[in-house]
Amino acid sequence: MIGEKVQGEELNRWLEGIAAFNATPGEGITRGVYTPEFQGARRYVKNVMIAMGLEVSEDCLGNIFGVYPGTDPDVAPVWTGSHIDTVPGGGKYDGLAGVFAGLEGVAAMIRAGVRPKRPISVNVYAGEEMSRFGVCCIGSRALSGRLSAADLKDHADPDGMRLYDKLKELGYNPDDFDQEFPLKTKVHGSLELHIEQNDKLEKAGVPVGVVTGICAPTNLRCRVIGVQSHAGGTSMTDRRDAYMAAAEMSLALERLAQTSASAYITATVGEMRLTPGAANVIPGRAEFSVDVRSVDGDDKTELVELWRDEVRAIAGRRDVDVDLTPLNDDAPLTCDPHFGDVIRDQADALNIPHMDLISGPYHDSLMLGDLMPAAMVFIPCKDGISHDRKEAIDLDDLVKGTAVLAESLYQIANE
Ligand code: HGY
Ligand code: MN
Ligand code: MN
Repeated sequence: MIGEKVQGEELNRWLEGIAAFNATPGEGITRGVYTPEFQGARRYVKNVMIAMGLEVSEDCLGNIFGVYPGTDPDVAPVWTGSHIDTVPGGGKYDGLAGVFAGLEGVAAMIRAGVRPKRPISVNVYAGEEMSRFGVCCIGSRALSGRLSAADLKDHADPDGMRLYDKLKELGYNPDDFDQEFPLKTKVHGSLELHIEQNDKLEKAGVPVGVVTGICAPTNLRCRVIGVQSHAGGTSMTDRRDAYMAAAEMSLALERLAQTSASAYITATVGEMRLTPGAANVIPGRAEFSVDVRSVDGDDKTELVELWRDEVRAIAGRRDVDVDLTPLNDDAPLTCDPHFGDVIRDQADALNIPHMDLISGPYHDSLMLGDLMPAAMVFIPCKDGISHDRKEAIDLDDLVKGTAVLAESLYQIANE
């Protein structure tokens, strides 16, 4: 069995090796897309792929493809992999577990001396996290056709640097965008392993999750313009306080999500930027991020519409101006049922317990689902913690998840 050839020590070595590419040692992992740490981590993964004898290529946005050729070069490949960029002060396993599980799954096939009919491509998708350019899933979004060449010039970082210019500065070729995207070739399907980023598997004591649906994000940027004035000299009745208006809008967002009838919906304000940001000045400007997720697209649309109405009412009451900029409004994904059955069957064959669940977080698979059948394998993370330095896994769970992934990939690559 291929699964028995999976080596935990190799997985751990790779995970520890790539963790060195980090802008905040001792403060969690910070590896933003297109930063020096990201560039170093890309080189690390490509060296692992080359050492394994995979055929390595990349596209103009920096998506990396490490291909294990099949016995039939003329049939569509099977894809696996994930991302290597992180949130600021994040963990070692979000995305990385999936990249190295894919590579270790192929390594196990090589050790077992087996080669499936279809090529298997282990991919690293560029920029899965919400980047400083205000767009997430850059690489997989481009592959799926949800990102255009014009978007590269519309999206800029807080310093005003356009994504296009950053790509050029780093030696990528964004002018080749329309030749390469959306993906022009057929792919038989995608399987991605990822940490659960919640605690359902851990609470159930189950090492493998079969993902049936992936929530999708709607992201907006909200800018509130009030009047900057003196904290002591301005009476409480004369204020047009941009922050307090933003705070009331944020609480309205939270209340709408808490009281929604949706099966699963979340709303988060993760960034808040005040101007001028001084203790004795009433902020004249507040800019904040809005992140709404649901596994039901209609529930998400309804919540955002209700919230827009409340934002307008709050702005009117507080006599401030408000500007809402949509960044992305992605549709949730129902994972491929057949691939889900393959994963369950392979877990059973390996005597590994498994359970079905949905994914609150989005993943590159959400984008790839536009192009091909896509499914995911989850493994537990300690206390459900992710996007934090305390993110941790049990290596034995990763070995089990990788074994299930490897056997499932092999099964699907022989279809
Ligand atoms: O935010 C997310 O859902 C993912 O972890 N990037
Ligand atoms: Mn992730
Ligand atoms: Mn993440």
